[in-house]
Amino acid sequence: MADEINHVEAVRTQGYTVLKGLIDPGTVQQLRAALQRLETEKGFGFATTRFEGLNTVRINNLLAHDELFWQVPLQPDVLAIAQHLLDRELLLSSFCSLTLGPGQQAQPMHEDTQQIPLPRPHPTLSVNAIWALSDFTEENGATQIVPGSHLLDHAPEYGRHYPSEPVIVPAGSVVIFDSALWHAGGQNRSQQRRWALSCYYCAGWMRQQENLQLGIPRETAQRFPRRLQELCGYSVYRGQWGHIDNHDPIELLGQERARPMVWEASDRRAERMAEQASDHRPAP
Ligand SMILES: O=C(O)CCC(=O)C(=O)O
Repeated sequence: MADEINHVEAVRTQGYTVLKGLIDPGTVQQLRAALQRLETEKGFGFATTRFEGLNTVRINNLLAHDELFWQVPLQPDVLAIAQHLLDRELLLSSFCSLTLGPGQQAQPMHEDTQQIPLPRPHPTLSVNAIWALSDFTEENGATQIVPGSHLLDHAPEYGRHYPSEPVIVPAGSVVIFDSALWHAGGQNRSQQRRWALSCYYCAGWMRQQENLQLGIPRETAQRFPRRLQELCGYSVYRGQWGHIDNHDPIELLGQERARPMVWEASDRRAERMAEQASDHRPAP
């Protein structure tokens, strides 16, 4: 818990933190093998825009592709920090791979909330967890960041060069940052691929970047652990946002809803208060 608070504090003050060597080497290898298998079996290839990377393979909607990925958004240390920065009703916003091939150019500096029409700096809206599935080195395109930039009153200008520093970490580390931090994928000048996952969480009241309720087949979501179902949007924020006809969408997956809707909860609260008031009324 103390460790968790230190990481949360680091994200709040410098915009990012590193959980070094969090993921065991066996899991790292399995995740890489699953990505490689998807490329071979489903034919995923390089992205077609410069922002995504013309020498980069990005596989979106990873939860739909292999059960092995289900553990990633649920990783307890990372999820606890993200929950601390957002709240327990956070959502998974998007989940993709970031496999930078040799020759990949540096990505334009950006921040992930810059399309949201809110003045900066703003409270944390989303939190990115980049899982390093290979050592991140300056040469192979480690994520570049501008520490403290999440507190600036403006986003970077698209295409402009800014001084930044690479996050150099060993494979199995997870880099967590407030998505308002200025960052970019680095240039891959090595002969090897730089393997990574981007597991991106957002506030529960915000629209998700990927439409996971439509993108993940219902039969697949039905097999998820309940917490993963909630993270994917089978949940209701504060008992209000995301309901379907006053029902929690998790019921569509055959689950019981955990909490009453806000309207029921406020009636129950009023009834309880009336009961307490009548208990304290002096007998006539
Ligand atoms: O590849 C990276 O290290 C970062 C990628 C990224 O920030 C993005 O695609 O939004």
